[in-house]
Amino acid sequence: MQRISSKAWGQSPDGPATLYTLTNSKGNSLSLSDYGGIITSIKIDGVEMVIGYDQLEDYLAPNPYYGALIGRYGNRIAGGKFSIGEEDYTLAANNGPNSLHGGVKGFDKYVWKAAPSSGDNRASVTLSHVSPDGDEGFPGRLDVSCKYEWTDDDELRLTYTATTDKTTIVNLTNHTYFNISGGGNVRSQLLQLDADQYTPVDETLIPLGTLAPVAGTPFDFTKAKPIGQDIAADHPQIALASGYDHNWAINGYNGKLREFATLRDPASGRQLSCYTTEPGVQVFTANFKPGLFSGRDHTPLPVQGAICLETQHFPDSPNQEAFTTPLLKPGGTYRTTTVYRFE
Ligand code: G6D
Repeated sequence: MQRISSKAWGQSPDGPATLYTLTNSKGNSLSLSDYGGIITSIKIDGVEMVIGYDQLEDYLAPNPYYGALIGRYGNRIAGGKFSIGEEDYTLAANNGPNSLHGGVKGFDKYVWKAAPSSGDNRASVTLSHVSPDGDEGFPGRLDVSCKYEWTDDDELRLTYTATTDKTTIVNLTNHTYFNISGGGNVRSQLLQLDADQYTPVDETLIPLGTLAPVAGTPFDFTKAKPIGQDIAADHPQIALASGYDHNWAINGYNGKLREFATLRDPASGRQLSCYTTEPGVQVFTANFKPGLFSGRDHTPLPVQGAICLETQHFPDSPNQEAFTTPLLKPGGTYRTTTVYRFE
């Protein structure tokens, strides 16, 4: 039987926030807030698996989307501009010339409506939110939800849904920074990605529009290798991002749930297995300059002290002919699932 506890978590600019903790039969826990859908903590055998804070106030100061639910459109849209049919739309440029992760006030800055539920071998909190027509420049009212399930098998299952009243674009993801060692940098952790291709980018991290083979490049994780092995390789794409901050095209995408990544910490033997219904994953190795990355109690974190595995449609897909855009029409339902399982 799972336990769900909740506590008042303070006042956000969008109203009072609540923190929920779901504890499974092994005593392992997931904590998330209705503020921004932020995953603040995942504890396995008492060891913290994610970067985050314990206090709401810390999340109100600028931070790189720790644990947050990202929308309406995860990743970058070039120049903050896109068109649907004859209609042109302009978004705020909040990342150099581009729009990133939903704009200035994205889904990570709202208090969502929360519905907790507890079952035999799992517990869940379903967050829902209504984003009005024109919110951050996106067309159509969006009724959006994300169900966070935490199972007795230490599986976090995120199921996103959205409907609209006007044709629009949606690309929802979660921005958790994992460190399955519980500390230090992630360079010795072994990553395997079921992806033969990735999408190279320009200097503002907008895809060039091509799918490039990973074979023979630092981007080849088809066989498990230490994240740090080629992270400083002399390769123009590595130089652009000071490490990995790229989208990999998951092999065999067909919209069904499939395993796309495993991350293993050789020291503890801990493993994170990742599954998604999405075609891509942004692998971001937290390449922050020293001093710009900190965690609980503002403890400074090392460069590459975490890894994000942000499942998604490809960056800038609305402007890229070669990439499929997740277009949502009235009457249709956007539905994607991503699973992170600790073993
Ligand atoms: C995303 O791809 C981006 C990064 O460039 C950014 O720094 C981060 O979000 C905050 O992963």
